Amino acid sequence: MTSPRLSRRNLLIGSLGVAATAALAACSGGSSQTGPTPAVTRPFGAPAPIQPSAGQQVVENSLVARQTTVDLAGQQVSTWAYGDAFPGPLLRANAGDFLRITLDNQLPADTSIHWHGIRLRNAADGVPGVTQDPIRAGEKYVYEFTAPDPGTYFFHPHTGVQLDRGLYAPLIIDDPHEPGNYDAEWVIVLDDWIDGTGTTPDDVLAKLIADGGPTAGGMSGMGHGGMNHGAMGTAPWGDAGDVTYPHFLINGRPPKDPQVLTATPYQKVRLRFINAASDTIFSVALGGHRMTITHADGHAVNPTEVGAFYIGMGERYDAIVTLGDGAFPLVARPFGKTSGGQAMAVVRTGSGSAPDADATATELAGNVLIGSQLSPAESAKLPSRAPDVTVGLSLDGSMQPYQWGMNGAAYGANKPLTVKQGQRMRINVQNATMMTHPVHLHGHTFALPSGLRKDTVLMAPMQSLAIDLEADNPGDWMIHCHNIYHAEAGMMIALKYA
Ligand SMILES: [Cu+2]
Repeated sequence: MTSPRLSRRNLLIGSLGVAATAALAACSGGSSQTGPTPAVTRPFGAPAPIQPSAGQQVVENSLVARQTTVDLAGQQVSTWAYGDAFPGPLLRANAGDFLRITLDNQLPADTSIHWHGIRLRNAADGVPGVTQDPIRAGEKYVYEFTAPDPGTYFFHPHTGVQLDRGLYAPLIIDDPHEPGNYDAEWVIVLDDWIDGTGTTPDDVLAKLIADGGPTAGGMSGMGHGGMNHGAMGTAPWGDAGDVTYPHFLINGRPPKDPQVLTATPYQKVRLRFINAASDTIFSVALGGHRMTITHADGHAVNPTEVGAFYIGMGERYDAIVTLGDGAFPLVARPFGKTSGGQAMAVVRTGSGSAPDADATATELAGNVLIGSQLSPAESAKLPSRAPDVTVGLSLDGSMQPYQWGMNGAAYGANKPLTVKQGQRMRINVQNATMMTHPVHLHGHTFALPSGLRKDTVLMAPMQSLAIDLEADNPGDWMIHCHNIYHAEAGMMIALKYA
């Protein structure tokens, strides 16, 4: 089968070298759960316990990762989750608190937890082979770290494609000094779902690699580009995903069995949106309402009123909305995907029939905000400073063959970026592919040219973007695409302090 779209996807601009192919070949022969995640580079041993500083509040919690079965509107799916449901339990602390979280791994596989977006100490970052040993089946592991910045975060494994199972949960760091000028708060976690529906994420990845692209059953193929959806003229993402999902979820619920968020009319609600999907960018709207976005990836922005906005994998946005009177659909529409429907929850403040599973929000047909166009609040700006070091970072690869990389090679074959502590580093990111990639940096935040602070940014096909970071958190860190299939197929690179 050929089509213009496939040949366009085939376009290999930043070419992957022989090393990348070898790395992929080596991986695909390995265990289905490990994929191209690098082999352990050195043994780390048990984490060295650390102590909270004097007066520091300690927040302790424990999680059990295990197999469970969850009901999706009548369909029983077997999956892995933190406890018996997904999203897993909300973790919450104040900025500056000391978190001590114990993970009990009752999965039949290695795992880990990455605390996405938190500027934490390197040893707690949760990347097997880079900051810790894999947590073996049956083992417990204690994560101890200070969470310095308020914001909306989440956590998930940094092991294989486990994120695309039910292993994710929100993490909220509160600012004790914030006035909290709202009546209620809802955490809204978006996801794309395939696990336990006759396949698993490991099988999906193996098939993507084996088939060299999305032409076989289960994968989205030609003709699924993003142009079928609202806001046609402004849809910027080109081909945005590789996997055909049967379900899209809000807080673990499909639209046929939606979560109902209840409040009273005219209440002000803070919405904390988290995109925990592995392969899906959503456009989000609350039918009949406009929202005021206040934070991007936890950082304050100049409040911006929108009808709808995009949220990429790994991104978080906070918004304030004043609720109308009635029943309204909260819709998250998968960008560029023509099957599997949408994600939806219901907001109810009064009488009125519940929205249907395919209810639309007219706001999605209007202007849909691209988060990187928000402007930073003055308080959230990285102080202006010329870079001490500038490096390039190309996003490379293609669907056919299914090979992704950074700076010309797959992770493990590419050369780490290096920085010295105290330096201001500029990374000129160039997306040399025909797909959109959410680029995520561990252990730091970065500033866009506008000053907007983020830890995850959507890069449209062929887009270039300079991101600046302050090298103030020594260790070995990851920069990677937050499409988990791309990451596992090599679209990662290390950032090391020299
Ligand atoms: Cu990607």
